[in-house]
Amino acid sequence: MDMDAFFASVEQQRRPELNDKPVVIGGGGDPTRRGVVSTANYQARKFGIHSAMPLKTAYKLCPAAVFLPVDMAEYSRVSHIFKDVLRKFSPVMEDVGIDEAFLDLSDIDKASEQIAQEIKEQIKEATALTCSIGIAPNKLLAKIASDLQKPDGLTIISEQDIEQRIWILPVRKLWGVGPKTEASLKEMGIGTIGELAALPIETLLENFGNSYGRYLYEASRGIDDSPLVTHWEPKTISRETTFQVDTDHWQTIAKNLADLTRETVAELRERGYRCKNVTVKIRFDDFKTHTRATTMEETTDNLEKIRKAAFYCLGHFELKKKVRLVGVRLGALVKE
Ligand code: TTP
Ligand code: MG
Repeated sequence: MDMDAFFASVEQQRRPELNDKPVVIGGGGDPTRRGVVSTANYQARKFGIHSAMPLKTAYKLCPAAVFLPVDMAEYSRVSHIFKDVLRKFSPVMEDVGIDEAFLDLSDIDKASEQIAQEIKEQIKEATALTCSIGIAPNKLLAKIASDLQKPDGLTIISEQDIEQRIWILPVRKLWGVGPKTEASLKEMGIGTIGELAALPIETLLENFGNSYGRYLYEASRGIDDSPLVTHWEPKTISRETTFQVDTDHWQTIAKNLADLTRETVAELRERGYRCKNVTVKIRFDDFKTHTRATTMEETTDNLEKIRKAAFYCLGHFELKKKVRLVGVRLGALVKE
């Protein structure tokens, strides 16, 4: 299950005056400032606007769009509401992200399509929002199916449909195939999942290594036996900030690092973890990105100690160029 144009739909739902307008959510909502598009509603997508695009580009494509800031607290509140609805249908749920989840219906004694209809109705009742659902024998296919008839979709894919409905799709639709793999495959003359499935396994292993090569071989055939992950442990907790204007002002960089450290430590504590590693990331104005890391003597959630470690890392950068972005990451986490 994946919500439709999630952040934008939440905003439109609470501001009916936005109906029928192109809406873009991102950064502080000011398209003249730095920041990227988190999402755009379907009207705005017609202008070519999409997630991760700079807000300034989005503005050029559609100056008439309504630009709004990200209100994570509100989206997260709505997210909890529809996940509570989902949990009522099956105890086995994998929480994938703020607007997405897998439900295991294999032990539920009712037709999956019927369940999906009821889920859609109840989510609509609880949030006034629409979602798209994919039903399939495994997560890989369910995810693809959920995307096939967006928005407000309900798509069922069975093993028999793989040839007709999956093989015609571009390789990017496969989970785990990003722009790099897409480009390598394109060089090999492969554009669709079907063309990928026609490659001998040896070719895939040779080009993509044993593990990823085998994954591609199986995924292109719709094979996936990965179980639902019903709870996960974070590996790291991180935050980063892009400056409005590139800066070489040490105090500005330091203040931002201190703020980011405070926020990550707050999350660390809230989630009940301690950390041992601290990494600071700096991206310079030429987009070169460097990190410096340190390991503390013992695991801790003490802000003072973690801030000290972060500033120790900061001290090991050569700050000769202007800085575009600073970030901090807490690693080697252990649960309290
Ligand atoms: P998606 O489900 O990828 O997108 P969506 O719900 O906006 O649209 P669709 O109807 O195609 O599912 O992501 C869910 C939310 O996550 C999205 O509303 C905003 C946020 N997001 C980002 O902040 N940055 C990103 O790059 C992406 C892809 C999503
Ligand atoms: Mg979505």
